[in-house]
Amino acid sequence: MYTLIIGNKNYSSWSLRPWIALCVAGIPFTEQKLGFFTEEFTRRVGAVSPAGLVPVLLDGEFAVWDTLAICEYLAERHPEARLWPQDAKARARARSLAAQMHSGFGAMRQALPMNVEAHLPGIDFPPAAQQDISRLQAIWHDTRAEFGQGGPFLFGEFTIADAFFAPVVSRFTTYGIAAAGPVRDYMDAVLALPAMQEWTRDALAEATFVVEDEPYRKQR
Ligand SMILES: N[C@@H](CCC(=O)N[C@@H](CS)C(=O)NCC(=O)O)C(=O)O
Repeated sequence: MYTLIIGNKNYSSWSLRPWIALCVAGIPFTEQKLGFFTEEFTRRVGAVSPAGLVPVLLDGEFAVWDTLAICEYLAERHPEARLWPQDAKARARARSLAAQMHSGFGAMRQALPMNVEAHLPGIDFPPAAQQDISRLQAIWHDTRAEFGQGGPFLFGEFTIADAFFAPVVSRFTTYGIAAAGPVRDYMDAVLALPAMQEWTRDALAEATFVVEDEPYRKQR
């Protein structure tokens, strides 16, 4: 049985990625949620991962850390879950996109932090973040057009690439980023996933974690 150590669901975009992959694939796991900025977080995460960050997957006592490594481990261990596309070129493209998301879009990540419970439309983002937003939307549009036959996700069926973009869909929803056509349809497909809805419900129930003078909270 796996244990996935995660952070606050309202904020932890990295935690959402393997969590949603596990849920959509129907792989049983236990969730262990640790509040950020707590002594317990530092102690328990530090005990299993030299990175000191969430998420961490425990397979028994064996720890795998960093989202991409966790998702690759799950895909290897559960080939029947088809967490990567079956076709070699589609799989390579899905890996390129997950890797690009993993290492890139820094301006977007900084300007639009995940904050599930907030509703913050109308912010004037810096040009670099705006560029990232457009690039992400173009990726979704073009990947759906090239590989999306056979289902509502980037490669038809849900894959790790969708897991990597799920927090971006959440961010674009929080910040009211305009979306139309295939991009809107893709976002709606991700938001309609029962697992995404469960994550959102759990995040909203975390009101106790929210720091009272957090600027986003004031703007609501
Ligand atoms: N590259 C890492 C990033 C993980 C990461 O930044 N996690 C954040 C939460 S979303 C964290 O643990 N922050 C706690 C801290 O910085 O102390 C991954 O892919 O897992």
